[in-house]
Amino acid sequence: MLDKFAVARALREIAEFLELDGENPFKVRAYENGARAVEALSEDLGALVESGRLIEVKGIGEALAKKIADLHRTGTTELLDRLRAAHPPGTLELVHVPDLGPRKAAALQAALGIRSVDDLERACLEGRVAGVKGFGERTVARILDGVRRLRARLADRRFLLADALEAAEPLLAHLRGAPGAPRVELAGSARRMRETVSDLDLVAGSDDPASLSARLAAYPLSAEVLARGETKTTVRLASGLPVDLRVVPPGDLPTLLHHLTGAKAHHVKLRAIARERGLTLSEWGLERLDGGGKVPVSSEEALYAALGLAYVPPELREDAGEVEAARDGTLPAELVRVEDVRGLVHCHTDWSDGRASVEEMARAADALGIEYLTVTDHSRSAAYAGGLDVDRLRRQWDEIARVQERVKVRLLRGTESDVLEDGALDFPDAVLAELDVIVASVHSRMKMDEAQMTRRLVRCMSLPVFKIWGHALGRLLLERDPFACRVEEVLDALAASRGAVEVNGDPRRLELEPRWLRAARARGIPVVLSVDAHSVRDLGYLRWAAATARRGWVRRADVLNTRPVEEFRAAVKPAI
Ligand code: DGT
Ligand code: CA
Ligand code: CA
Ligand code: ZN
Repeated sequence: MLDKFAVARALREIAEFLELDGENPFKVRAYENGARAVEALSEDLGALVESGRLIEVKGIGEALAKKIADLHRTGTTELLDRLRAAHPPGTLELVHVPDLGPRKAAALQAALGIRSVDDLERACLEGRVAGVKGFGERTVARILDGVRRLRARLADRRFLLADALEAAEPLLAHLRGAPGAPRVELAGSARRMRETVSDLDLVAGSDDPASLSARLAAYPLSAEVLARGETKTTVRLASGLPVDLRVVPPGDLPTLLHHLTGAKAHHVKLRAIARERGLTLSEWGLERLDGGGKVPVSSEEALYAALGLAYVPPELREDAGEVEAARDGTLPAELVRVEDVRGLVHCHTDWSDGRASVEEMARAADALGIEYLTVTDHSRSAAYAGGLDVDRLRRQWDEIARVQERVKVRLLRGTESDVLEDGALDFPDAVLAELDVIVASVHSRMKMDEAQMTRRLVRCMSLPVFKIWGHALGRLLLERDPFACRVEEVLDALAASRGAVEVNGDPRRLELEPRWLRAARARGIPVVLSVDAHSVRDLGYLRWAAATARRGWVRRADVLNTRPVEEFRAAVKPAI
């Protein structure tokens, strides 16, 4: 019997085989989505299978439900058996080597029985590959280079914060379930809510490190144990994400948690402050320099206090002025929290490229207890996303009015208007004036040079209507760099006109990024936390928007959608 994690792993294996065999990408995606859906189940998989309710889960259709049931009950399913039989062992690992390709991998599997990247490297170095028909010295050198690149890529690989934290939460629960209920905490860049992370750094306080590390190795999603020592274990999860676990006696946990949270540059500053006070700070804790021994530290708060500093929340520990502010008592009070937000801003529906209807989005907002929601579908120029012209926009208002009668959440009429090439918005002024909210975003011609792009945005942000600058520089983390633009000039224009900046909570976007948020706040520009939701599920992106805003030192009072609906409406109303 497979648990949900093992079932998800099997579904991913199927997806990889199908992709390798050149199958229809939609089919491949269906298995990948199915794997995610199974992993995310909150209800017991066995119960869902037995009661035949798997197909009620979003992302799981009838065919997939049958395979999941097979996998759960028997450990395999006919399709997976067939795919495994059709490919020699090790195929999936070998095809990840750059330039090796399925054909060469198959030839080496047949000739030398190679089943893993380690096998492949050994065979190359021992000269066995060069003897196989079709493999010369140059090919062998290329393969070895490919193995090196694969390893480097694995080592340098970064992961989206949202993916990392979604992996961390069930893993933490698993480890905290160990006998004696040890305290286990997340540290590292994921605790600081950096937009991407290289690994999960976990710390635990326990007098039995061996059993905790065994528990990590036995976690169903641990695909590989990379290192195992007395107090430190490293595994790689099935998703490729590495996890470091350090175990110390419970009394040492606060200082180790603090040490492993970083960032390194923050610690360098703290160590200097410690020395001024006759102390030394390291991963082993706080000690007196005069040989007086360890200073007991019961919490991170106590550690900062011992250094004469105000407590610095993890999101701020980047050596961006926070240590000086903690000493001078000028850290921002009341950083915004996700609970402070009363309205979901920047939501798409099936009128453009969203997946849910206005009513479905509204009902989801009601379920979350949210006070208001802005419907901001794309404008006409975003034709690829089904953008609305004036006519359809007006018809959408009728639907919004009809839905409003059936829901509690207050629905506001908005647009995510394209910023056109010349910096204009995508609707006539008279139509803009009838809206509650305008998000203004660049979706096209992102390769303009810096001067042109700056001019375009300065023009748009200077328009005499209130606008929220949407996903500012169009970056897609790990995929697309921000476009070229002199951000400070655009912020100057926004400060001189009426407008706000958005913190976009889509885990691939997360902009404005913290340094630009601070630049915006220094100019007094208000902030909006937005979800950029294209489905009901995406309403949860608020969490990532709040984290990013905190990293940018944004306080509750700076955020327009922490205000009650009428105040928010008055603040963002396009026309005066
Ligand atoms: P990442 O993993 O690249 O997303 O970023 P971090 O910050 O999680 O870096 P990582 O995993 O290498 O190390 C975790 C924490 O451990 C880091 O935030 C601070 C601490 N640390 C690591 N190496 C050093 C070091 O050489 N000196 C000091 N003081 N601290 C270190
Ligand atoms: Ca890390
Ligand atoms: Ca690490
Ligand atoms: Zn957009």
